[in-house]
Amino acid sequence: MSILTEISQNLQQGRAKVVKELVERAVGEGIDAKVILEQGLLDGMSVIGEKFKKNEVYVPQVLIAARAMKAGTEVLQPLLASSGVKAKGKVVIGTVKGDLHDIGKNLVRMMMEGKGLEVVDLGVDVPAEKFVEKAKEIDADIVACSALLTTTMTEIKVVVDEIVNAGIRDDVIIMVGGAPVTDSFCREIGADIYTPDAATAAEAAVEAISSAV
Ligand code: B1M
Repeated sequence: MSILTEISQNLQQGRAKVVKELVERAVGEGIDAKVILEQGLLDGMSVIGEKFKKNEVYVPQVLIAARAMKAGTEVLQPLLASSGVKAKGKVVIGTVKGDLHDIGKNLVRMMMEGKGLEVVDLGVDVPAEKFVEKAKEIDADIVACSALLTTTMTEIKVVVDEIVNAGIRDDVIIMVGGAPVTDSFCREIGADIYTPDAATAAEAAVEAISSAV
């Protein structure tokens, strides 16, 4: 069995300590961090996601798998984060109100930090006012909202409205993402940039900030 398959399988079983060790071993063997993330950790999480959908596993198993995912991504963080050119800019990121999913959002944060952006992570279940308050406080260039549920993606529109009402719409770029979010939804709610994954989000953030200067 390849080490990437071992990582995926142990993640599915929620063995955080083993996942951490296997990821460290894979890094030591010279396997690219992105490959470990995609073919090991995310592969395992997507199997769990499918089983969750079919009621073959339940919330507790998903939670322990998520903990194993976190243990693995923490090992990868410095490697995913290290990239050549350092950009300047400030980002406020969070998962919207009512939503507790943070694995994707954390990856976006890591990748953005890797590009040299200063990222303030508000965590999960973040009310719209909090995004605005923090954006004003740090004079953010970007407000980035993540949503994983069809029932919470509409909260992103609340954030957009709150930004408009606060009079800072022209000062911030609004980025959106998460599994149910699409480019057309982004345009429909008046946000600026939709990206499907963390790496693209980080690249788009840097590009948007440099073209806004
Ligand atoms: Co939840 N859950 N969950 N869950 N969960 C999903 C999302 C679901 C699709 C599972 C399913 O049915 N197949 C489903 C949503 C259905 C829907 O709305 N369409 C679902 C459900 C229903 C629920 C509950 C309602 C279950 C219940 O209680 N009955 C409940 C809701 C709780 C709440 O939030 N209020 C719930 C709870 C949970 C746990 C807490 C157990 C756990 C979260 C733990 C955690 O995050 N710390 C969990 C998990 C882990 C999942 C699955 C299995 C995995 C999500 C994940 O982390 N994926 C998920 C099924 C699935 O996705 N296959 C599921 C890996 C992650 C890297 O991907 O977050 O999509 P993702 O991020 C991607 C992109 O989307 C993008 O970048 C990342 C990749 O590079 N991205 C951005 C994300 N944010 C971005 C922002 C950007 C740009 C890109 O710019 C700002």
